[in-house]
Amino acid sequence: MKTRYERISILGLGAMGRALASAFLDAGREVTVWNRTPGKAGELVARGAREASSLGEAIKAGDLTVVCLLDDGTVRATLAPAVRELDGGTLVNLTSGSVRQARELAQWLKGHGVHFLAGGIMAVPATVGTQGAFILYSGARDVFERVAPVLGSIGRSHWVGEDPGFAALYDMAALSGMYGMGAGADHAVALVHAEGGDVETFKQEVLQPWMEQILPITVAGADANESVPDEYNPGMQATGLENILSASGEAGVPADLAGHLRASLWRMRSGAAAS
Ligand code: FVH
Repeated sequence: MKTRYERISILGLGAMGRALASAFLDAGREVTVWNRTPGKAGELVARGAREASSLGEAIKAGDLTVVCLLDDGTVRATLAPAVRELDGGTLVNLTSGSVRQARELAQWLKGHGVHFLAGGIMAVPATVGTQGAFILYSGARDVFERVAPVLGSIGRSHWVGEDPGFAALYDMAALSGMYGMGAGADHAVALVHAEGGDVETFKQEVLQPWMEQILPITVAGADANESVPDEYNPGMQATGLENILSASGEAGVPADLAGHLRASLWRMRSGAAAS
C-alpha cells in the first residue's frame, strides 16, 4: 500500500479533535472533519478544512482516519455503522481507554480489513503540534512507519510495541503518575493555605523548583521491587511522612493521601528489610 496520507479525516471535534485538526491544517494537509453534533467546525472550515455531512462521507474523504472521541464505547458505537467503509483503509485511534479495550478494538478492526494503530496522547490541546507534545503508538510496526511522517505534525511519535494495548498501558500508567503528583501538589497548597502561607510564592519559589529537582529521583525509585537508590531510603521517608501527617493534623487538612503513602512506604521498608 503506497500513500502519502495527504488527506486526513478527523472523527470527533472535542477540544482535542479540534487541536489535532488544526495541527494537520498547519502542516498543509487536506483535512476533512466530522462530529456527532454539527457546529464545531467553524474555525477549522475558515482555515480550509471541509466539514463532512455524514460519517461515511468523512471516512471516504481521507487516506487516513484519525479518531478522537470521548471513550472506547463512543468509538465502537460511532464506527460500527460505517465499518465497511473503512475496509482497506488506515485508522489511528487517539481516544483514551483501557489496555483491553485497545486490544479488542484492534482485533475488531483487523477483522474488517483495517490497518490500525492505537494511540495515547501525551499532550493537552494547547500543546498539540508543539515540541512538547508526544504521542504513544502501538500496533503493527509497518503501519506505524507508513503514517509516522504525517503524525509528526501533531507531536513527536513514539512507537511502543506491536501489542495494540501498549499505548493505552503506558498512557494510563503515566496518567496515574500525573494524578499522584497532582494530588500531592493539591495537598501541599492546602497545607500552606490553611496555615496562612502565601500560596503563589510557595507555588513558584518552593513547590515547582522542588518538584523539578526531585522528579528524576522519584521516577528512578519508582519500582519498589528494584533496588532502592540511597537517596530514597524508605525507612527515612516513612518517618518523614509522619511529619506531614502531623502538619496536616495541626492545620486541619485531611491527610488521607499522606496516610496511603505512609502505608505504601512501610510496606516497601518491610520488603527492603526482608531482602
Ligand atoms: N483534552 C485533554 O486534555 C486530553 C489530553 C489527553 C487525551 N485526552 C483524550 O482525548 C479524547 C477526546 O478528548 P476531548 O478533550 O476532545 O473531549 P471532549 O471535548 O469532551 O470531546 C468529546 C468528543 O466525543 C464526542 N462524543 C461524546 N459522546 C459521543 C457519542 N455518544 N457519540 C458520538 N460522539 C460522541 C463529542 O461529540 P459532541 O458531544 O460534540 O457531539 C466530542 O467530539 C478523550 O478520550 C480524552 O480522554 C484529551
